[in-house]
Amino acid sequence: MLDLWYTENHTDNVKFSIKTTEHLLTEKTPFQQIDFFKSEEFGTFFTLDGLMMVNEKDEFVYHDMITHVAMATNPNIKKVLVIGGGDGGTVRELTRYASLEQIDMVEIDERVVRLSQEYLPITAGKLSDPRVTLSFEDGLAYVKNKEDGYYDLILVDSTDPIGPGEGLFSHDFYNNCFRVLTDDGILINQHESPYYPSYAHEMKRAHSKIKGLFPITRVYQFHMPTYPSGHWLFGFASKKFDPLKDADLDAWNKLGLKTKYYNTDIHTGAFALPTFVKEMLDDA
Ligand code: AAT
Repeated sequence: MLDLWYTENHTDNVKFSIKTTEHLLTEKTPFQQIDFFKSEEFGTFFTLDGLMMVNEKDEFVYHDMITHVAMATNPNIKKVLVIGGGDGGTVRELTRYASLEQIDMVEIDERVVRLSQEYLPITAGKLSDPRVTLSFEDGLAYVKNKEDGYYDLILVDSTDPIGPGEGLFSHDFYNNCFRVLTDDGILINQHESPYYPSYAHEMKRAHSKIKGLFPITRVYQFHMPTYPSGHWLFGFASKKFDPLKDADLDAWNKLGLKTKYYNTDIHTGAFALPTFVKEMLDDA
């Protein structure tokens, strides 16, 4: 039988390949190119414009880390906005908190949602939770038009800053996020990777913009085997809460949520950054 390999350029000099068993679908939307594949090693996965977004094997790492760090820092969060995240994994983790009242998700490309519902039901299965409202529009325009002080938490679950995700790394966007957050508000953003220079450049740019807007800004790391270099970051920015000093980790443990990556040791440890990353952020 013919071997079919999915290959992605992680840099001009490095390629990453996964042996696939089926190319389930290829579709061009007004926003991007979507491909769904099946594989032995990573299960079903999809790519946007030739970059891995979600696969069944490591999505738990990303979705645990984008959600639980903020939720453990402020247990009184009631209203959340997710920007991007069409696969539904971030919403799935949020719906596990009975305390949440409203989860709004704004995804630019409805096809990502519909195809994830069809091919990745474990990831997308909680988009039907009654607390969830889906809007299909550009997250940049959504926050621009939203009233002041509305959300307790914004999770930016976006693609990289090339293509439709570009605006979600802009100063204007972060500024509007600050404005639509309550005085207790927290912003978590997809913060790229410190390892390969092209990604590190975007990481520094994002950090310097956010640092100029929020009084508290931190960066935390996690291990994503299928993203370039495997070393990935989220940004934590807030008006009031420090994720290390203010998180009530015992209270989070008492909730009894079963997670596969996040735990309260990881909560603290994820903020301990390697020296080269600290130096890049200091200098951003
Ligand atoms: N849960 C991990 C999956 C993603 S996909 C990111 C989503 O952001 C995509 O569905 C894309 O359509 C959506 N998106 C991109 N731009 C916008 C925008 N301007 N407004 C709203 N949604 C948008 C994240 C993967 C991270 C990959 C890191 N290499």
